[in-house]
Amino acid sequence: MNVHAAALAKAPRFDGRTSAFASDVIDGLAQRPKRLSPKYFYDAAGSELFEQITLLPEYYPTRTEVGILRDRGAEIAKLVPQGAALVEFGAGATTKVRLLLDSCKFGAYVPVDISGDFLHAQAHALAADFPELDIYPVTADFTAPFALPAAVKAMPKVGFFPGSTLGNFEPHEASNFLRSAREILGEGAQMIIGVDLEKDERVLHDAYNDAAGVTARFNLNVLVRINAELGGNFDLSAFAHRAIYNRERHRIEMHLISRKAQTVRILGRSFAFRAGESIHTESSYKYSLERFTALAQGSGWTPIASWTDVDGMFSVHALVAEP
Ligand code: AVI
Repeated sequence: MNVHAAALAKAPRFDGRTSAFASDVIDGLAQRPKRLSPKYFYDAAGSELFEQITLLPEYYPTRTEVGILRDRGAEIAKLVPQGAALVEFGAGATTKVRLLLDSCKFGAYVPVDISGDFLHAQAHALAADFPELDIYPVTADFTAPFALPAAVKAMPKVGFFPGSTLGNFEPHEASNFLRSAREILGEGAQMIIGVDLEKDERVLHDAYNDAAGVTARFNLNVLVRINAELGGNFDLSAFAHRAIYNRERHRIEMHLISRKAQTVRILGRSFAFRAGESIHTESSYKYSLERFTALAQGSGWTPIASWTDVDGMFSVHALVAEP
């Protein structure tokens, strides 16, 4: 048994999650324009839909990043200190971390995610294939400060934040995350981070408006969740998925557009929608290499290497937290 359950048992419980969801939904729908946080996409159904998105022919980020991590594994291994603890911020499918674990010699793996059950399942799946690796799952919101397990404190640290999840943060949130990660990992730590790049707008449009309608179901799932968990009465057929590229802000925006004038009730409150009114559900920022470098430098990290695919669609960066 190399999954250290003690780290899970000691992790705090998040009893306030449903009420945080409720107050964020009430606050977000009271705003003009209405908005909902993308973090609420990821219940079990939303996470499954996201896995389906990663396999879509139009959705290039996942397969492109996997290709970079596979092709550049030997170069990444040369930069990373042997015996380091690999700390993954958020734990999704294990495909990407498996590539790093195959190419580099890590002393421990610390996956961090708010969903303890999911984390535990992933950790055990990985343990079966990497029997020599010590795994210390930590149940925590990785956007806020959390403590690393005592067993890895003395090891060099390497953060891992793939998938361009950074792009779902507003720029000030992205900077706060990078600063917080530096604080958690400590001076001298490294970070391997995946960042989606600016590109032809049609490619972006198609990636977020796929022909099979999976992204639309993913977007609408947040309304399904509000109905199920907060007793909402959203009529899903009365909202349409729309993803548009906002050129000035370098981001794909996902919206749910009300197809008609209507009133929705959630937790005893009424929310009126005009025909055509939007709920802004997600921004996915796309960076140039220069803008990402400036963001990293302004947040306490020094870029030491970066890799892209031959078409310049996606980037992976190695950063170091210099004293
Ligand atoms: C998780 N995140 C990086 C995805 C993205 O591309 O922004 C979420 C997503 N939204 C629509 N499709 C995928």
